[in-house]
Amino acid sequence: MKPSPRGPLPPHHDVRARHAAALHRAPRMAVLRSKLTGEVRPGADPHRVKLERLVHYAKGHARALVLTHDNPDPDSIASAVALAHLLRQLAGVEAIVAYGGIVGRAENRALIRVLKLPVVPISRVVFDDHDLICMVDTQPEQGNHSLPARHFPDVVIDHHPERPETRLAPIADVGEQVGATSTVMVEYFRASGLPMPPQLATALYYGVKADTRDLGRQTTKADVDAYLWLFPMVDKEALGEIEHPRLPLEYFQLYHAAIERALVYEHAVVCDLVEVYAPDMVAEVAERFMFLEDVKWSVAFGEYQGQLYFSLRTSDRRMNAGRLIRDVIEEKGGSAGGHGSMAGARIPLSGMGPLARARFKAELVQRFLREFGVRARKGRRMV
Ligand SMILES: [Mn+2]
Repeated sequence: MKPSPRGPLPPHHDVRARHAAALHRAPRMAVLRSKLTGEVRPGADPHRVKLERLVHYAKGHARALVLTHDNPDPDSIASAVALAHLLRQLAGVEAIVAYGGIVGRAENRALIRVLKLPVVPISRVVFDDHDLICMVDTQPEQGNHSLPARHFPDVVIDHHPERPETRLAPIADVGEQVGATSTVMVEYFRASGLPMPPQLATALYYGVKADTRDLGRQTTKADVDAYLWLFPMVDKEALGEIEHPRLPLEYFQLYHAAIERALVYEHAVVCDLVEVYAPDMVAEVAERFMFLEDVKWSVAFGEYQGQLYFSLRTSDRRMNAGRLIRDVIEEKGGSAGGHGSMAGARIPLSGMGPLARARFKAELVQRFLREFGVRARKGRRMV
């Protein structure tokens, strides 16, 4: 195997030193989306400009790694596969897509299986074999990805609010409010003029659809445009299989337990799932309980492999779920992210016995209830 042009990094490379070096890397090619309009000469297509910069940067590299966030959702998977395709076709680099955690939800497993998407678990990746590291649908500081701290991505494409460190990436396309990273990838694709393979169209379409909940949540004109542009190319039969998959027995067992354990406090539902068979079931349950009449807040949490996963949903437009969950979780040593109406977090539970865990969870629930403005001391059972 050829050594990567930049060579492997020393094993205990100081991250801060590397970031400082990145700051002085010249010329800095960051394409911060929110600032893009100012940089582009009048009349130039801004998407075309972004694409050209990405391709120009990628060209001197040999092997790209495109990383999703952990326990990837459809938006993350579709965006990563699309970026890898663009890098192969336009920059001539080899590109693989990898994810940390597991693909849990049946829909997400079906997405990969039905469309035969080439994605691999991160355990199969040797980071030093890659000289171009890309990250989609998350950012270095977000904490929900498996890029080791001694590496920093070259390319970051994400629709979540911009984190300061992301500016250190040579190519960063972040900061504009769009409903899905898949929408951003569709813009690159359209600018490229490349033919869109049906599997990719289907994946990106489902990415936009899932993140915006059928264009009904945090949707912009760009999301609608991407959705409509993709629609004629979508493999409808495959999409049907993805959206309505067979479910494992554990799914029904978990839902049964969730309904029994959920507590309703005024306008909030709190559900301690104890343990989950896949981390993204926490989000699925939080989302589902938002459907209960009069509920404005829904929080669900459960353990998976020594970590406590949280998911938060709100319909209160004055509140920001992403900010709230970061305030609550980051002071407890966890990592969190999200936006206006939906957010997630995880906290390592290592070293905590059963009693300490119970106390820790009770404390977090009280903290969330205070943030929700709930005065009731006791919750009502759903059933
Ligand atoms: Mn997304």
